[in-house]
Amino acid sequence: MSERTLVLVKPDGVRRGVIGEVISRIERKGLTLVALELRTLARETAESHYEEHSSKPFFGELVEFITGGPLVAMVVEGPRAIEAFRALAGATDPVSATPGTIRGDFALEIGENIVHGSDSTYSAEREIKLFFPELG
Ligand code: RTP
Ligand code: MG
Repeated sequence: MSERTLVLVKPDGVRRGVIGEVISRIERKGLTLVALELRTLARETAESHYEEHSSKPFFGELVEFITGGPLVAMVVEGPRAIEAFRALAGATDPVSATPGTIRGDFALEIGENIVHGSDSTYSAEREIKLFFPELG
């Protein structure tokens, strides 16, 4: 059965010029793009996207970072797409992320880890609604 996940190439990934690299890895894996847009997030959208972290000490920095430049938002579809993309992304801390994963190959700092992928069917549905309300 097919499912959908929200993927972001965060502003650091756009600055580093790895949009194509991330899309290429998604496509090579066999996942399908169903929506894609370059945009700069409003503060309210960023706070809502990361609401689960609102009480964490890094929340302010996280919102500053994610709103600090254009990002690429995508909806990606395929069998177990949520888990499949999280595996392509690698661990949250890029130094622990396995080389061969996106974070393992392109990042060094936890606050600048190139990509986001929804972490559950519940989050995926919530995040897709937030970024692409027209997809229903
Ligand atoms: P994401 O939501 O961005 O896909 O990342 P994730 O699921 O792998 O990690 P999560 O726990 O949801 O954390 C969200 C983002 O917050 C930043 N973070 N900074 N300074 C810190 O200790 C810290 N911990 C997390 C990371 O950029 C992470 O991607
Ligand atoms: Mg997360």
